[in-house]
Amino acid sequence: MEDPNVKDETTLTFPEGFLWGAATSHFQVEGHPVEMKRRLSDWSTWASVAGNIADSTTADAACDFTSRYLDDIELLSGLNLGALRISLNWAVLCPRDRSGQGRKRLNQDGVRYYKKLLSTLRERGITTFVTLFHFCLPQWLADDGGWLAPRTVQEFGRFAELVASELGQYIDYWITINEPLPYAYQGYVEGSWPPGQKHHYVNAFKCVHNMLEGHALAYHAIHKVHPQAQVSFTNHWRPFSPVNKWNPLDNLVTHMRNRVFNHMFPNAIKTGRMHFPFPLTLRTAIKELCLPIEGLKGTMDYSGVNYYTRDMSHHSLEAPFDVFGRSSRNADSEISCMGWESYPDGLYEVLTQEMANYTTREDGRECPIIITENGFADLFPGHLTEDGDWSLTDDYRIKYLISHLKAMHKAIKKGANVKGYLYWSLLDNFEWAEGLKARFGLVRVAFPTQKRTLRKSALVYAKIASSNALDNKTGS
Ligand code: IFM
Repeated sequence: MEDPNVKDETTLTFPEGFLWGAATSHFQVEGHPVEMKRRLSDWSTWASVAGNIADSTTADAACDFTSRYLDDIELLSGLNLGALRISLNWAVLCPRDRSGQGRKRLNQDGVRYYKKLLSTLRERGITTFVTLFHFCLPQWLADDGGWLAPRTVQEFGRFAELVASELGQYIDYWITINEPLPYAYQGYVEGSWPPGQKHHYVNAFKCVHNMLEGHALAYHAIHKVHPQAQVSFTNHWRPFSPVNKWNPLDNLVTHMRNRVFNHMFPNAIKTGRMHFPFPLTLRTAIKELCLPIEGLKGTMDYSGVNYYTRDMSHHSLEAPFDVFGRSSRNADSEISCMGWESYPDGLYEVLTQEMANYTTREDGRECPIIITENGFADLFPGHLTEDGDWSLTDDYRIKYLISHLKAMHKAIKKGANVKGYLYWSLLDNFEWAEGLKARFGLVRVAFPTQKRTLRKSALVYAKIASSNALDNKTGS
């Protein structure tokens, strides 16, 4: 995939005004004392159950972001980064409403915290990205069926409405729902996230359906208060390649995965309803999910792209009727501790080919793209106590970052309308079922002391952000 436009350039310059930033989510960094003490969310409950988290850590303290965010904003600014993605703690902002009258306001302690956080970012000239649902449900909604229950859809719409009126003035980019397909897969098929159901594809699809309804309600609720708001969701894009390109069954499962994992959500938003590939359409429970969803069509003001890796897919004789087959690793490439191959060409493919159907908005205008997550995880012990520099010289992360920025630059040259890039993540944090051992941070966090130290990658990224350019030869 050599691009003659890029090959000879020594400096790769990004478009003027390009947004450089970092991404986080509330549960992974906050260690919110009220939530954790009272186990207010499904994730704080789930992570406290023995056996649910690979390294037996919890998110009870995480990065202690609720008390250290001012210092962390300093770090962000010091790295020349002009954007931060956070998410809101729905469980804290919306405790169970016992009034019977319907919720009138968000929890005011929660509002004060987010107002201070977001207004500080604004005062520093930092663009704010705010996610409403980043994998965590209030426990009282999870108890009532979570995203399978229509009530969650209504409550999500109401939550968006209240956030729009109480915090909306500080929000530049809205993300209604983060990575709906991975969420549904982990919660209802793999069972490694709450609610922990296994092999329940129909529930996974119902969950996605209800999230589409919730997204539509939230989109309109936000626009009612802020007509010019930039609202979208984030799609986790993952190219799928057949293990054996000559095997028709490998190609079939690859096609099925791509249609469902990558395209189900954006395609539903484009057309106003869910579409399923054959033979899934033969099931009555699936057919019922294909009806038009009210208000859904065209509810995307920009495209939020989360990109990490690709999957090699193959049909399996152990499960011959499983239309999604199995995935395996590409033995020849670099693999992160998440088991993820570093595959920068995939980012180029996503930006220039896979997304081609979604680059024009309903009103005919071009849809801007923001890379809302991209990053690399190292593996370190959960309770890092040493202050040695062995985890600070993170050459793999640098290589990953540079190769993906080059792929993004090449896609921009090819015409992809990418306006910004947010590295995942600013800080080492709580990586869901993996716990604290998987380290995605530009900034190392020594959890027992909460000491922050910049990694080498942070300095490389800071230089790129300040010059808005990348040296094509040295990659800095
Ligand atoms: O940490 C997660 C994040 O919460 C959602 N996207 C993928 C990241 C890495 O797994």
